[in-house]
Amino acid sequence: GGEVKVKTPAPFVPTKEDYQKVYNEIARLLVEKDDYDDGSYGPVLVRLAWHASGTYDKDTGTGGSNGATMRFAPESDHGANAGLKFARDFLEPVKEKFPWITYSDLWTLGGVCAIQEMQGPAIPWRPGRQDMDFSACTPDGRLPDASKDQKHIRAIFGRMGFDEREMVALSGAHSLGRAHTDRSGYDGPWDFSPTVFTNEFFRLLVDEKWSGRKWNGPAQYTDKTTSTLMMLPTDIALVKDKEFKKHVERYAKDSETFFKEFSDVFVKLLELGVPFTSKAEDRWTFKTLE
Ligand code: HIF
Repeated sequence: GGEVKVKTPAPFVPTKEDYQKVYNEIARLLVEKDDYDDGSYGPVLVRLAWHASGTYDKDTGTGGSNGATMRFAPESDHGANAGLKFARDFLEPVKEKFPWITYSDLWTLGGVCAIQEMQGPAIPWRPGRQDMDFSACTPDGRLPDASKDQKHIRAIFGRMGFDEREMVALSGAHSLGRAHTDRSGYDGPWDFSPTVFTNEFFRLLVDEKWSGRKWNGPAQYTDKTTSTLMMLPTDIALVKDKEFKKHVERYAKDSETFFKEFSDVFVKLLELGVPFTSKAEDRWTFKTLE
């Protein structure tokens, strides 16, 4: 038999240490590029990871963090994704430095890194997402509309497979960042430390008096004490609804419980729709920069 065996080079299989290097590079850039918004790209990275994942539909198995289809129109142009180009562009030099990582793994790891570096809980993570082309873009309307009420929150997050407790736990991420008039039309931060992950969102919801802001923009709420903070109609829905409010009060009182339950649900969010070959026990927890 004149069989010729051709030796192909072994494929590069990145290890936990390789992904830690990616994490470290994102964390380093978060420190270096502090001339943005409230001094950090962290919040917008969290929003990118969430909007990449939150398109999931459990009935059809479509959407979710697999694919990174927000790179393409029409998904990049969906109104809910306005402003996320800042986050995608921030991560581009990381992709150039570590070309072996998929965009879909990179965007979710970006969210993990941002939460941890902003003093949030550890978010265990595993790779395995594959990028897809524009034909996998999800239809518009899968992400939540901030002008709506609790029924909408239940419908949107129920479609992703979350229960009520998980919906409220997730909502605590609005302790981060701010709304921008040129993106969503809304305006302002939710709390006084928009670049630090805390349970302050829940404490303010419970302790502060919120009233409708008088302005030309979309209906939003403002705090009585300083008139500098804001809540979206969907945020206020969490204390208007009796079932949601139970959890808001629990998290307002107990930061440790919030951190634990938030971590579990954020892990679940970032894994929606991903056909992993690894097991849940194989998730990694990355070390923070400091
Ligand atoms: Fe947000 N969210 N979100 N969000 N969000 C905005 C900003 C951030 C909703 C609407 C908005 C979640 C749920 C919901 C973050 C993270 C999460 C903005 C402002 C709007 C309008 C965008 C802008 O103008 O720049 C609605 C209706 C949600 C369902 C109720 C998640 C739970 C809280 C899932 C979540 O993790 C983050 C972070 C920001 C800040 C982005 C920034 O650039 O600072």
